[in-house]
Amino acid sequence: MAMRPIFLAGCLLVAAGAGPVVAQSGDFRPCLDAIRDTAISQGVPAATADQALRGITPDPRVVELDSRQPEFTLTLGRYLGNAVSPERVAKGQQMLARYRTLLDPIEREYGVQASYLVAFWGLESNYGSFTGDFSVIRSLATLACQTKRAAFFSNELVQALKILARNHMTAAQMKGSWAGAMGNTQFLPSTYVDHAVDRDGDGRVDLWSSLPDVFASSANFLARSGWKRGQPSHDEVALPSNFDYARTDLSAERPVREWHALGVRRADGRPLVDYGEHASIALPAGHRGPAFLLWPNYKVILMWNRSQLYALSVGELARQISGGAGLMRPPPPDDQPLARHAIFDLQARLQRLGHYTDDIDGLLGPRTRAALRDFQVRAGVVADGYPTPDTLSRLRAATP
Ligand SMILES: [Ca+2]
Repeated sequence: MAMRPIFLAGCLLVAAGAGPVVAQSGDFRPCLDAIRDTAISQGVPAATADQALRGITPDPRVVELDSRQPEFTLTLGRYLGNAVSPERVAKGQQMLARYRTLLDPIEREYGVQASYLVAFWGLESNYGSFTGDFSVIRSLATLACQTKRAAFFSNELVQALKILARNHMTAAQMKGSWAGAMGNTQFLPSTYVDHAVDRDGDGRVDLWSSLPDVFASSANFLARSGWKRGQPSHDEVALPSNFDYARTDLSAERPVREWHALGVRRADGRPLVDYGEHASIALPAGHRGPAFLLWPNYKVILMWNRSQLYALSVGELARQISGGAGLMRPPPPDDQPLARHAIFDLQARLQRLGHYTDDIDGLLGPRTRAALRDFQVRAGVVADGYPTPDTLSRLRAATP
């Protein structure tokens, strides 16, 4: 649940990173003092706050990591290849078997399938093997007092101090990612405070070393976020040859019977399962790649992490951990990651052709996709709004 690149609507959008450092180091102590006062006003004992914040200096590594812009978009193939590798699936199956007696009652109680609980665990911390070794307090203090996102991270630091107080931990014990995500689930402090639970009953919520607490906390977050009991987050589907690709938008939700009437089937040829829900269709690698029917639980995963590729990966990992085969239609092997400057170029060319009137910002968002779709219609190719190598070469030919 750390800060990550954002991926929109089956397409890839490089997150706008934090801007330059706005506070000078001389402001660091007054900034921390203000956060300390807020924490105390919210019930954190003064001794806990003082002990945690004493002698802290900004962490230059955190400032550096926060200011980094991803240089390239990620393709579906590359993302899934890493997130849902055969090793991660096999280890997930082992973990599901090993912790079955722990997971089953949590699944029954919260309505979240054990395979999904294991999949989140596998993606967040590689099944607990890496939970981060930054000082969470120092990282959050740096982000709160040395970057542009002061309000967000000041609150996270206040919440982290609450966790210290409630769980009788020292600041030195509180390790996590550079952005303050903690434990096996990589919860940010606010998520930890709001959703983590003490499942093993020892009086502490411990997402570092208590797997009962870890699994129940994930299940509690997902259940409270609206998880639909027993439903998957997506199904791979096959689209008919006459399919109108303008329908592949996250907001274009329809009842399953309508998708069925349009000729959509499961990728394995079986009829769609009707959960009585509305669903949308996504083509995260364009029309040459796999198509997915997205169920309501897909949106619940986006509340955990708003990356579309992450959400697909959780669903695929869960499905394959449960014994499902790999994708029927793998992502195209020649799919290329786009550099930021290539997206600037793409937007400029679409603008010259009159398809694009928005900012040229290097972000491959919904408006750029719509402009690309317009161009594809004019060029007489499949209008999936995806920058395939063919679409890009046609665009370059049209705008010499
Ligand atoms: Ca506990």
